[in-house]
Amino acid sequence: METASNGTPASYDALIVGAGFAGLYQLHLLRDRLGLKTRVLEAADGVGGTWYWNRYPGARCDSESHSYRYFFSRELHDSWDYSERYPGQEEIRAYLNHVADHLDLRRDIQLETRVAAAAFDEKTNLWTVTTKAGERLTCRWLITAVGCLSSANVPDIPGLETFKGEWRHTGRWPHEGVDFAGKRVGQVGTGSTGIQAAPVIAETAKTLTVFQRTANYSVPARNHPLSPERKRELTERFEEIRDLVRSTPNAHPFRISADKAAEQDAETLAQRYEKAWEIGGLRFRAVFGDLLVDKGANDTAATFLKGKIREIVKDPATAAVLSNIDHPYAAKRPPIDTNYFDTFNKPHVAVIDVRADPIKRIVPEGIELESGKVHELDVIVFATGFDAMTGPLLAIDFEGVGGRRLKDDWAAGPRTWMGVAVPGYPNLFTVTGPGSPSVLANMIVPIEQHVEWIADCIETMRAEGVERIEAEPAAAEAWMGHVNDAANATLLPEAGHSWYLGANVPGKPRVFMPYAGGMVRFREICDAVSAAGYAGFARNRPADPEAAPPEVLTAMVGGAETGAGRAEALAQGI
Ligand code: NA7
Repeated sequence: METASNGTPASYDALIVGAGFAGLYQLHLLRDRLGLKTRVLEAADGVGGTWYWNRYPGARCDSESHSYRYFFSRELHDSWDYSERYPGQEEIRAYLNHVADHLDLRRDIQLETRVAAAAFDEKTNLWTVTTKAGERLTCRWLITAVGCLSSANVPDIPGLETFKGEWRHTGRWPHEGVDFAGKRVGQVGTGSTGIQAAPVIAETAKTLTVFQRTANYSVPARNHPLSPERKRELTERFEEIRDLVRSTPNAHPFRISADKAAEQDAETLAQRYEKAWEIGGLRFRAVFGDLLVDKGANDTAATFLKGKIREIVKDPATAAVLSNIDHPYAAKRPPIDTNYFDTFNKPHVAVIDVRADPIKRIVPEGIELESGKVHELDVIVFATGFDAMTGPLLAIDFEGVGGRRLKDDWAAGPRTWMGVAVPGYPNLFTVTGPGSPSVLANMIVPIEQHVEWIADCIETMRAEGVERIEAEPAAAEAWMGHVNDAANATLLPEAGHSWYLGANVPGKPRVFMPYAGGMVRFREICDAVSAAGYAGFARNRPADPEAAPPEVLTAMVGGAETGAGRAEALAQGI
C-alpha cells in the first residue's frame, strides 16, 4: 500500500471512513464499478463496524437474518447462510469477513487507522484527511460510513475512576470477554443492549443487579435455529424478500397491518396481541397500523405488554418496577429479548429503580445511590447506549469551506440534505447520516440505498466534469423541517428521553434525528433529486445562501403531513 512516509499525502479518488456494512459496499461500488482509486480507513483491527465492537454477552441483531444481509448481488447472497432467525454478533462479523474476502476488499482497507480530522481545500476541491497517527491522505470524494451507533456513551458518573473492580461499556467489549463467574455484577441501562445482556450475564454471575432508570417494553424474540429446509427456502426466495424489504416503510421483511387497534373490540385485541406475542420480535409492532399514530391505539398495546411483564415476573414489587413504563410502546426503539423478564425470577437477580433513588456516585466498592445505599460490586457493565448518529461524525474534526467546523455548524443540531450531504462541506457524503431513515429501518436497506445513490452521484459528477458538489443551505433547512414534521406526525417524540432525540447525552441538542417518513418515500425523494439533476446541490460553484429550497422536495413532501402522505409518515417507528 502507498504511504505518506515522505510527507506528501498519498492521493486517492475516494476515501471511505469505516469498514462496516456501509464502507464495504461503498468500496466495492467505487472501486469495482466506477474504477476509482479508493481506500477505506478503519479504526478497528478488523472489518465489521458495529458488529466488530459490540461483543457484549447476548449481542444479537433484532432484524431477522434473512433481511440483515446485502441484496445487491444474488451470487453473494447465495454464498452465505445464517444459522438462526436472528443473527448473533459473531455470525454477522463472520458474514462481513466473508463479504470482504468474496469481493476481494481487504487490499484496499487500512485497519487500525482512526481518522482524526478532514479539511476541504477550496482551491483544489480536495479533502485532506489526517489520521490519529498523523498520516495525511487526500481525496476528491470523502464518504463517512461511520455508523449511527458507534460512539459509546459512558455516563459521567462521579467517582468512576475510584472503582476497585472492573467496568466495561457494552459497545467496547474486550475480545477476550469478561468472566462473571462468582462476581457481583451491576448493569446500568435497560435499552435493547441491557435487555439482551442481562439474561446472559445472569447465567454465570454470582449476583446481577440491574440499575433501571427508564422501564422498557420488550417482546420475546423467539430466536431459533434455521432448519436446512428453511435456509433453502430463504435462498430461493431471494428476489421476493429483496423486493419486500425495499417496499416496506421500515425495510423489514413483513408488512405492517392496515387494521387499526382503535377499531377492534377487546376480544379481538387480546387475540391479535397474543398471537403477535407468540410470533415475537419486531413483528409485534406490525400487528396494527395505528400504533404509532394514535395514543389510544398505542395504549392497548402498552397495556397488553405491561400485563405480560406482571404475568412473567413473580415478585409483585419487582414486576411493578419493571412495568412502570412511562412512554408509548415503540416510541423508543422497541427491544426484543430472550428470557429478559424471566431472569428477574432468579434469586440472584434484582432490579433497582434509579429513577426513584438515583445513582449518586461510584465508590471503590460499587454504586452509591442518593439514599446513601451502596451496592457492592465486582464488575459494572454500562449498557448505556451511544452518542447516536451525530457522535461518530463529530468525533472527526471536519473543516469545511472557509474554515468552518462541523461541531460549530451542528451546535444546535445536525443539518443535512437527505442525511447524505452537509452544506459547507463539499464532496463529503455521509452514509445514513442524521436526517436519513437509518435506525428507524432495517439498517441494511438504507445503507444499500445510500451507498448506491452516492456512487451514482459521483459517477454522474465525473461524467459531467464536476469537481465540487455541495448541498445548498436551503435544501438542508427544508429537509430538517421535513424530518421534524415527519417525526411530529408520530408518537415517536413522546419518548422525551430517547436517543432518537439525543436526550441520553447530557448537553446534546434535542433534535429528532432519524427520518420517520419511511424508507419507501425516502428512496423516492432521493431518486427525484437525482433525476432533477441533483436538485438542492450546487455544482462547480459555492453554495448559494439565498437559493430557494428545491422545488422537487416541495413537490414530493407537500402532502406528507396531510391525507395519504400523513398516513405513510405515520406508519413508521421501528
Ligand atoms: P439505549 O437504547 O440508549 O439504552 C441505554 C440505557 O442506559 C437506557 O436504559 C438509559 O436510560 C440507560 N442510561 C443511560 N445513561 C444512564 C445513566 N447515567 N444512569 C442510568 N441509566 C442510564 O442504548 P442500547 O445500547 O441499549 O441500544 C442502542 C441501540 O442499539 C438500540 O436501540 C438498537 O437500535 C441497537 P434512559 O432510557 O436514558 O433513562
